[in-house]
Amino acid sequence: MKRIILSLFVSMLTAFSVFAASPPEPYGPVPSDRQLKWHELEMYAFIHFTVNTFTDREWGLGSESENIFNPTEFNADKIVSALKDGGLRGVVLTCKHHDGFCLWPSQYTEHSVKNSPWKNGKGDMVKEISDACKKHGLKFGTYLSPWDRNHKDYARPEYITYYRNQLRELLTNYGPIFEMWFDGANGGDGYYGGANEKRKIDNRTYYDWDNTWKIVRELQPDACMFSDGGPDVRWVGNESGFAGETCWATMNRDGLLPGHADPKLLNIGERPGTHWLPAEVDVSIRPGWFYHANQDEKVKSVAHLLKIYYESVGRGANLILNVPPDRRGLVHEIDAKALREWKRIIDATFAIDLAKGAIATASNTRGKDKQFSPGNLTDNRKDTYWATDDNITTPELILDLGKKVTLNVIQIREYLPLGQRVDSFAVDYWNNDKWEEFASATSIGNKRLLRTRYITTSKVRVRITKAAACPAISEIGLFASPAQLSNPIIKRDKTGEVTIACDFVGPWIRYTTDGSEPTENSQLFEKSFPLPGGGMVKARAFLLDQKLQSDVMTETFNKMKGK
Ligand code: FUL
Ligand code: CA
Repeated sequence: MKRIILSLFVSMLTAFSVFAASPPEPYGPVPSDRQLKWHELEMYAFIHFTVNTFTDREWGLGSESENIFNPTEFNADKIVSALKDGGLRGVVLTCKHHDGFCLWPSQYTEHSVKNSPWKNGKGDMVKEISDACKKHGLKFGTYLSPWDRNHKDYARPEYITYYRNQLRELLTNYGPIFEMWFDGANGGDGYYGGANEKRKIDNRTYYDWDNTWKIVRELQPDACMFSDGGPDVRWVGNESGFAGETCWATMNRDGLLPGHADPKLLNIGERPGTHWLPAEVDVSIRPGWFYHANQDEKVKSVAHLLKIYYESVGRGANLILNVPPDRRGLVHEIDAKALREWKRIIDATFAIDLAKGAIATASNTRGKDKQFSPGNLTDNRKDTYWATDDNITTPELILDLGKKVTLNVIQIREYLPLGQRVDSFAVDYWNNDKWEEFASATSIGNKRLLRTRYITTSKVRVRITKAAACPAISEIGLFASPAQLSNPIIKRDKTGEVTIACDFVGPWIRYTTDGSEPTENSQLFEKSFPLPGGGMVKARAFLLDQKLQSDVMTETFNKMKGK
């Protein structure tokens, strides 16, 4: 009897599973587990520190004396706390930059902290920073410059043995390592043990990357390797802090090597590509990668840092923000303050998800059960997602918020284990009894953030306008950044296009081109417009139902040559 009941139960289950929909097939390359973990980090710090900090250079020559390395107040705890207070979730340290000086007492060279006055040669900075990271709950990563302007054997086979020995030291003694950073720079001339000459290498063959990468896999299997061409994480193609507006997490990876890839292509990625190879945006909080006292006034503004955040993390990439310690061996107060304020605004923006509790309805949902329902979009879980039937690639989704709210940030995330599927989407709001589009974008990936002008509405609609396969979206969120009013800035680019923007995105900008004063009825600035023939542009920003308004800003442009 028991048996019969059991087999009945089994056949019922089987019958049920015929109706339960299966998940969509993955589209294109998908991330590895280590890449998925890396995506979760979103932003972390870079620390550039070496003899350059004391010589005021960006690239050390390799001939620097160890005697000059003497940070008087170095404190790993204070450095890591300052970075954590900026919301950064990890640290990648330049254990050895191009000048060859090692921040740890490597057994393979005399050119390191062990021959410096710092802690009488007894110190180990890699250890102190990695320990401080553990203590404060940050991940730790290592940068070991392949180019070494100090080593006598650089450009010869012996140097590769040296490089790999050092790699082993770092990966064995300071783990766990979340990211191994391989720089692509190979400048040529250097000290090279006193030879003072130019040495050329073929960056495709000299480092024998396949075998060097194997060491990382062997010693730190969870570490993602960064370089111009991965193999796990790619350079974004610039050092200014932005991923492409379209930024695929995929690339045709074969043939890409450190120092050997096309920056323009790296910025955008390739679709569908042969490999999951997401972008990492590396940028410094200051003009230089190393600390220079004369750049204290040039620390990036909070508005600039926010723009970087939205154009890196908000375009599906990760952000590695460089914060170089000063000669004391501390994060400078100006940098620390900018970091704190940046975090305060990001936290305030994302503290309340206005989509939480919304009723989500979709034009199509995969299968009949709850597994892929639109409710998965607002459950704050990246492992649940809304998906449509296989043949549905342009569905719509409505979020009914139940009451009027004001928002200016939209967040949308794809379910990465099924690949990057969506090509483009648009967002509408319910305004005066009709839908009005107020934002649109292309690729999504890990996270897409759109900053718009403040809108007040009770309903938001997301339309997937193109997808390579039925979408699998894990989260949608709606947020409002703290309102800040500033005077709009009017600019015209080389092609004659005029853009008008406020430092903090949100206020409505209205403008005129006939010399009249902009009022709340003037043309709304939504996208750039051509003005090659010249003219006068006047603009004014309005905040929250026009109760606050900025000054009127005026720019006069001449007729452009040849236009
Ligand atoms: C570049 C290097 O040459 C810079 O000095 C810096 O380390 C930057 C992150 O990468 O290739
Ligand atoms: Ca979810």
